[in-house]
Amino acid sequence: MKQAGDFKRTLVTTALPYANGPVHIGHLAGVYVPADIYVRYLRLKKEDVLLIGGSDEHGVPITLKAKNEGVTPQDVVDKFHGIIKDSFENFGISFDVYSRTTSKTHYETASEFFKTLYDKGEFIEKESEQYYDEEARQFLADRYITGTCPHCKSEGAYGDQCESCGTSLNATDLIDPRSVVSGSKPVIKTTKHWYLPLDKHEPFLKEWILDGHKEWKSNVYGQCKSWIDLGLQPRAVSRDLDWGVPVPVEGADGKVLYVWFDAPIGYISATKELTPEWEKYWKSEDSRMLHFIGKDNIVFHCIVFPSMLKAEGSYILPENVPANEFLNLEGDKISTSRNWAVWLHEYLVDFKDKQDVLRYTLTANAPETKDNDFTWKDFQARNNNELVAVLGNFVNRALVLTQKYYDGEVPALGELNEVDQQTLAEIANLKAEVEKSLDNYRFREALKFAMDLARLGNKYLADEEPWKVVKTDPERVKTVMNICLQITANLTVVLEPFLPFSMEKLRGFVNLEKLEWSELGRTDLLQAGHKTNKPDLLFEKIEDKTIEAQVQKLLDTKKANELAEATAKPAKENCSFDDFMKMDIRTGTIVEAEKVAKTKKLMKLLVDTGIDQRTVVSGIAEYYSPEEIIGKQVSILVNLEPRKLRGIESQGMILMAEDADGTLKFVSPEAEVKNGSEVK
Ligand code: B3M
Ligand code: ZN
Repeated sequence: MKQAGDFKRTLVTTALPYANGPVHIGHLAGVYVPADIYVRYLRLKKEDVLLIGGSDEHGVPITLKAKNEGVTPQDVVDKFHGIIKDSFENFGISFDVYSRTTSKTHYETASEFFKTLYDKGEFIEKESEQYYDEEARQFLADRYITGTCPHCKSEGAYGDQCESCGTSLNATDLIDPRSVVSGSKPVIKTTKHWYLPLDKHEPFLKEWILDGHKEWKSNVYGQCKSWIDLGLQPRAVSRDLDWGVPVPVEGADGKVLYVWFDAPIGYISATKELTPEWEKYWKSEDSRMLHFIGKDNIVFHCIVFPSMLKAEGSYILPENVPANEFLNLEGDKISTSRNWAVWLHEYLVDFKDKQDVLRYTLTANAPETKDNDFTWKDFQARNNNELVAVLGNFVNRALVLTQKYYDGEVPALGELNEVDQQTLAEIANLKAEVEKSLDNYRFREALKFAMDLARLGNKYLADEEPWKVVKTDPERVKTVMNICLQITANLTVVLEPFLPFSMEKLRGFVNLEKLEWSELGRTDLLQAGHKTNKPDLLFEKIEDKTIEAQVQKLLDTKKANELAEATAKPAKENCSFDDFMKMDIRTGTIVEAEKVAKTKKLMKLLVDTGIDQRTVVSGIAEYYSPEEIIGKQVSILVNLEPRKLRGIESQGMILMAEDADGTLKFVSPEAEVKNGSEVK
């Protein structure tokens, strides 16, 4: 196995988020903050490193969103690419390039890649049976088919997965399948696709991952192992769809590259856009590639993409894939469709200039080895008890006392006692500890070690009490303050990857340039006589009411979701026109109304149907009083078999619309019509 030192440069890629919604804290915690920390660390070490990102702008969900909103897929991705890019920039994710998979370079790169594999005979061509919508005249991607789940029987399951019970499905498993495009019943038709024979690459994958990369995080290694142990199958790399990179071979009209085939190639395209030297990063053995991703992307980055790269033949493979688990929000899975998320662009409105507080919380609580939970209470506590009380408090006291005693000038170090020596030794030890954690992608541990330096400073100050000693032994205080200032200078280096905004501020207070990582641990970073500036507060306390407002926002979302779920029942099974025509619905006027004794809901009505006057019992008593509905024109199903309710024969049914909260409203003609008019 190669060591980090064997490489001359590092290429860090971050999962390309789908451009069909904004990004949230889950994205940040799982992928972008850790990648950014790592890259900032390498940059401080003066290593040659690139941070690559971009938006994933293909795939069926984007076309569905466009369809729902009556716009083009390009409109959808243009909008969200902009929002996502801004969010990353605002949070200091220091991409060298942030591209998109609808770029011209990407279309060319992905096409060429496919073509190379095609020409080398690396694909197998297979005909398969697939659902086809005869009305819309198109093949239906799995997401374009809904029906009843064969497992849990809930309606509205998709052709690839039931979101109620989570089972992954084949479209042909669905009971009573429907096309999302036209609503019609799809038919089975044969279609041709290209497949990447993963089974053929299995021996290589076994050797490369299972024998060669035992050092990968156990969650990543474990997932790879179980995929490989299950036995790999050929995977289709094309789809019948009109949104994506067209399959660049003859006879492939109406077919595009599968989104998971083109998206990882997006890393290559983005690098190409960034630098003419892109091949140096992608094709030389002394380059190291790392993929930062979430756990749902492991199979694509560890098995599918490497197989593609291997088949192509001229590219390097990833050296490591430090994938994270998931971040939940207040105990529930983050969900874009249910709006259960903290959106980055919204956070910045509510917490202006507090990017680092979120970066800090998400790192301190990163889902590195298991799923973790983000709560607003924890966010507040991390800010108030750690950033304010430990870090902010320490540097503020160090700088304020320096102003007070020495007009901002760093005092000279005097004679050192044992505590001083021990403290200085601890500063010097820090570097190795933090490095070890960072080199192993253990960012929360690295952050904890870095914060230990501020804790050390706080303890040293509290023990030495310069504000007391200054009255009796002012010479001694110079030494204490010098050491505090050396700690502060070290903090600007060690915390820079984690808290870039605050460290820039802090460097301003200390009047210090950005230092290199190699200088970390030195206890002479500030010379005697160096002039520091008047400090401002680095962090401020977050009040309860601010947190309560965020919690309330989530409670409101929960409520809205519950209402929406209550309304949006999926459509029932189709009925024939003849079935519909069997129902005889007429307009009628309520002429008498009285509550049915000893019931809460029932009302006995006398309705003039134009044909006759008849009694109908209706469950509307909770929503209307008898007085207010007499004279009201309504719709009534007149040929419903009579049935007895509480001993009263009901001859028909009044049509009511049920609102989201369960209340009932009459379905009435928009203007008065003759009683007995047919409703059809
Ligand atoms: N867009 C899936 C996701 O956002 C996918 C990642 C592509 S990385 C090449 O989770
Ligand atoms: Zn199900």
